[in-house]
Amino acid sequence: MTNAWWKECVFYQIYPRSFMDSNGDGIGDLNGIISKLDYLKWLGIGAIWLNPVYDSPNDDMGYDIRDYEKIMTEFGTMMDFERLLAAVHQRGMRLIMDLVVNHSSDEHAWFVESRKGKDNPYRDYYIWRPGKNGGEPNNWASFFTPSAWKYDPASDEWYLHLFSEKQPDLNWENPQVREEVFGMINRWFDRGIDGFRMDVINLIGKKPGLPDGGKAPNASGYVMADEHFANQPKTHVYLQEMRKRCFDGRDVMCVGETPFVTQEIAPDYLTPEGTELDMLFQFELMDIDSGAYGKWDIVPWRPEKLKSILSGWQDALRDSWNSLFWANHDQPRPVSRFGCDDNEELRVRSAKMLATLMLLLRGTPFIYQGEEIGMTNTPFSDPSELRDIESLRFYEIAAGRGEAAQAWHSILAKGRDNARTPMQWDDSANAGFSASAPWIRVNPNYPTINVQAAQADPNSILNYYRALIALRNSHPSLIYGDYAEILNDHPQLYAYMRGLNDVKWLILINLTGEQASLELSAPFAEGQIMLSNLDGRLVNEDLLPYEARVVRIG
Ligand code: TEU
Ligand code: CA
Repeated sequence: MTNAWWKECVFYQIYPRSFMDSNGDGIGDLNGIISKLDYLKWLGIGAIWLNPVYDSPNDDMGYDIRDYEKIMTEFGTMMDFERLLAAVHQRGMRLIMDLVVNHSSDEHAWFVESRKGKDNPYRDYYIWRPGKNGGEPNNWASFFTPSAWKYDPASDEWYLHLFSEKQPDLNWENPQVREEVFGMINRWFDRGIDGFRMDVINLIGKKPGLPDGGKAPNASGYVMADEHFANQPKTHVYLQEMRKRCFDGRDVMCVGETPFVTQEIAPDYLTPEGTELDMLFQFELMDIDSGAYGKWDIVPWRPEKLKSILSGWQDALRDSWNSLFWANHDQPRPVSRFGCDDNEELRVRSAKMLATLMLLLRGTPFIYQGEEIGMTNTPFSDPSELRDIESLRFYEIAAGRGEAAQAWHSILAKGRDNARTPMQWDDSANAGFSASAPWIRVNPNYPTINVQAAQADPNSILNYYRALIALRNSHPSLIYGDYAEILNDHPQLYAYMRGLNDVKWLILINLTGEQASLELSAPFAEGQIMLSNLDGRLVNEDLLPYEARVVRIG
């Protein structure tokens, strides 16, 4: 196992649109990010992941890219970007960007050309097919629309879009597409960035012939055909080519976002020689509360399931490396989902518990903006307050079936806009995010939940994160140490050991809102509590609701 900077530092994910607005137009921007870098440095952050900042019509908030080498006008200019990158490096931090190359925007010059006709040189940059029996070329469903195909009357053909119809899938089989993408990646590396988070990168290879999916159809009659578009053999070939052409000889990293990747196949992407990806974002934990019909079909998560998912991944990636996260811009707020957000004392305690659990596992932690102050889900009052295409489309389709009330309930719990409201900096108007009305509403709890208040309170979630990050940053045993779960059958407690040479740690987590019994034997019982979310506790006594203890043994 080799050491690497990206294994040692804690990452912080910035959703630029909602982080900090420097010019009062209600939209976060690059200069806003620059103004908050000292805050991130103070927190102990080692690297930043920026959600897409490229030119985009924002059908899917920047995940529909019109120009890969132009900065979105609302966010600033390439010069602002270069100043941001220099300012990050100056503070000894690193910066990685989002790479969205499964699809582009339909407004990208390649697609504008491609749809001009069958003879256009860019035609094969995308996936065009004739219809079948007067309908779509196959039965695939899209993530955002019923069918994954859009008919284009000009050429009487259909194009594939796994996401919205404004996000046509690129045709990776075409060597010219790969050349274009590799050139673009190399130019970004030449500008000095330190790596990429690769959007749905395991979907780039589609099964030849694009056969019908075999799963049960969704309510609209289409089929989530991941067996034909996720984790295809060709994808590994493309990733190896990308690695050779763009990564070799550079001190850069990549983390792939990989839906449908299981513990069994994850190691195929994470070879010890680093021939494909360095880390991946797995979805198994994010799906823990999804029922048979997907994310909107919400089922309660169970502690034993959470333990087995986390331990399973720790064990499956023993020879490679995990990414660790509770949340991102696609997920609800962790304290609302996995902790307690309806009682102030327990909000604080449970947010600290979740932080302890995740940041001390083996892998690289990714903190999503606002998580460090325990931001909660937002009480949106009606769909007009939503901005996210996924929630809006889901609501529209469900309402058409007469299921609006149920859909709204799911959106409040799981909608992506929960994570996209403005960062809460202080108790002034618009949470100190902007001088004018933000592009999406502010969570009304900002007068109490904000960075300024949290910095001033020694017992805040924020100061706890800072202490926890400092603890991890200063102990190689918490970074590179082994992982082993103990008390596996305990119904409430998640307990694991970390250890390197003679230094051993025991992490004790009460996942529940009820007291949990504990009886440790030697040598555990002789340990010393190094960090806890409650004062004056003993190593070997029952844990109070949501209590977390970090114990050092030897
Ligand atoms: O997400 C990929 C993805 O699988 C999500 O669409 C996920 O299914 C959904 O958000 C869960 O509800 C990535 C980006 O993170 C997301 O923001 C983009 O919308 C998507 O790709 C398309 O680029
Ligand atoms: Ca702005």
